[in-house]
Amino acid sequence: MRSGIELRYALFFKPSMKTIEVCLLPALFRFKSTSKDYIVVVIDVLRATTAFCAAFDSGVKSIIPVSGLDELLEYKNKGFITAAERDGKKVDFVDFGNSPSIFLQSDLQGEKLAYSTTNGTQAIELAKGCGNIAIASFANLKVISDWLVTQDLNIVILCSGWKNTFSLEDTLCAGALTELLELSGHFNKICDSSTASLSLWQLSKNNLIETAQLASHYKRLATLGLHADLKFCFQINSSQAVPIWDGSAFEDVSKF
Ligand code: 3SL
Repeated sequence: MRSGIELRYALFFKPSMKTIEVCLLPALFRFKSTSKDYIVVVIDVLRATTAFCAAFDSGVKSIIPVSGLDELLEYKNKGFITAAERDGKKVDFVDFGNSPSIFLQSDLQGEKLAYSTTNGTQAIELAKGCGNIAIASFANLKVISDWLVTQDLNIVILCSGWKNTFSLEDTLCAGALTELLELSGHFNKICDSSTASLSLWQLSKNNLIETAQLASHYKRLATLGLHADLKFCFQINSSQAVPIWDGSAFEDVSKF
């Protein structure tokens, strides 16, 4: 016969349930324990992870994230298509900047892309220690959530932020993903960062653009005149891409 406490525990916590945590800054990631039972979901709404999805939607075969520009130049010399920005501006020697809108206007069928950004690819670099990495944005929210539900892994959502400062748009997207994952019935959020992200999303989802416009990086990109990208990055479920790390590059497993 179960005691009252055991019964309540059984009702509220199923042992097969997986966990969701949100890491609001790359600097906090080292305090998260991640093992082979975990997957790190990297978010950089403006614009790296949205651009990842757009590049795959334009036909790219694989994406290699690269931290430094010297290394990126080596990839260019080996024949890779290259993309990079620093502080929002396209780097001079590359083929593309970091614009999802421009990726979508390009035919990149079968190309291998080497890619470096100010924050997004640096967050990915941190996540490599875990081994399992997925890429999320508002663009691929539903498909990435559906895929994660099939994986039976605990989830750490890593917000890329801006130079290790909190990012409103990444946190909103983390909350949106947390909401979908919890609705699947297979996940429990286990930290206040995930609770806060979810609350922020639920307070803001009916006026997402107005809230996003308060973000410092939104204002930074608006100053650079990147209005098409800003509009695109907050369109929900525009992409079917499911970018997953295979140990040496990201591939879009929705195409397998
Ligand atoms: O920092 C990054 O990874 C970029 O996404 C920044 S930007 O939107 O291209 O400026």
